[in-house]
Amino acid sequence: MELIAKYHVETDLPIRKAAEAIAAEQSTGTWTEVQGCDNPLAARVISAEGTEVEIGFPEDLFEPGNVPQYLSVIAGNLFGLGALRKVRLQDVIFPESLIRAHPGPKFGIDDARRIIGAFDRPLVGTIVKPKVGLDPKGTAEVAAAAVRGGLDLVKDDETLTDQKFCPLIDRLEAVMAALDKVEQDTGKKAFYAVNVTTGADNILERAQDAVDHGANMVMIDVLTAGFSALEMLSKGVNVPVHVHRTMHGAMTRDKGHGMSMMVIAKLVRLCGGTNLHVGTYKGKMAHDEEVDLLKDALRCPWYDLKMVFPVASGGVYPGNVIPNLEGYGIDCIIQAGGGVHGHPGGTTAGAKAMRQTVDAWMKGISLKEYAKDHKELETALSFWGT
Ligand code: RUB
Ligand code: CA
Repeated sequence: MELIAKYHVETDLPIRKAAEAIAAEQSTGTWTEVQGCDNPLAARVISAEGTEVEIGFPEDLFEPGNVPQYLSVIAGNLFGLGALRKVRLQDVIFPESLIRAHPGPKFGIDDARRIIGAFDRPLVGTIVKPKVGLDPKGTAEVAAAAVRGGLDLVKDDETLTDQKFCPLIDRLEAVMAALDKVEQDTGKKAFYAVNVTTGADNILERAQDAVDHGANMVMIDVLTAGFSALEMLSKGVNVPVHVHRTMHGAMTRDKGHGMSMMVIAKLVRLCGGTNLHVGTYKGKMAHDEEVDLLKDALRCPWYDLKMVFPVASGGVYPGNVIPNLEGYGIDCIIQAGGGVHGHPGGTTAGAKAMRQTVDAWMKGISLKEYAKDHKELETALSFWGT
């Protein structure tokens, strides 16, 4: 068996030559002939046509379970080869032996639904805003207000970790106490994804400390912290893991160079994420034409790996929720920061407007019609438009 990697390559070399250079550089070879390079670990060119190249890497090149090592092979030095103007890793098909070396998500879509008792509908989440600047008490108030409005998930911003203006454990304790109170009052359960991202020397300890202080979900910025940090969290702590992809644009945005979001999504599923940001059909971030493929990669049958929740986020508000739900279907998390907390009636009203939008879609009623007897939605639609 081999691992198949698909690349987009822009070069002045004949494409076959460029493909051979990649195969050699990333397996047994170097820039010149060296005796013995033609050994069983040599990668082979499967196809090379136009700008598209497929390389087959023998599975014995890889150390099963070692994701950083997989990346050094399939996404390593090749990006710097002077003979290639641009090269982008578009997709990767892992052999069974490598997939089976990873347990994948400890908590998948079904487990997350069970924990908060929300079935047969999209989950609705929010990012606390202002993204930084609130203290623990202020964060807890915003979180509680969102869940009172019916939201299922509250998350930290990707830039908030354990700064002195809002220490992580103080914030977590304040938020969990506030959410417990909401649950006692209303019965509504919700996740709080506390951002435990930090250096490799401390991330597991930080996450375990958070769980010991009541966290029911942890969040990681996977590209700044690393895939192996995600895998360590997923294996090491007994709560679902929300995965933010901050920095992905440095790799994914240039369609000619870098790495596709598809590769990142497959690695996140392998490394055990429960939720992953994969973009919107309508929102503020550059539109990713791959969203259709990404949601399938997270939810399709893939050996024994559990399904991952795709998260639609970035500039979402009631007026653009419907195209996102049409695109994603029921098994997604639709998430809005400004689109909740910027509501003229405040956070609880903003949260209600988001839930009403989802309810209208579930019932097949137009937003305009539903807004007639749902005033928070009415306000959101007249404030932000549709
Ligand atoms: C969105 C937000 C997130 C985006 C990032 O806030 O804080 O960081 O999800 O984008 P708001 P993506 O709802 O106020 O725009 O999810 O595409 O990675
Ligand atoms: Ca953010």
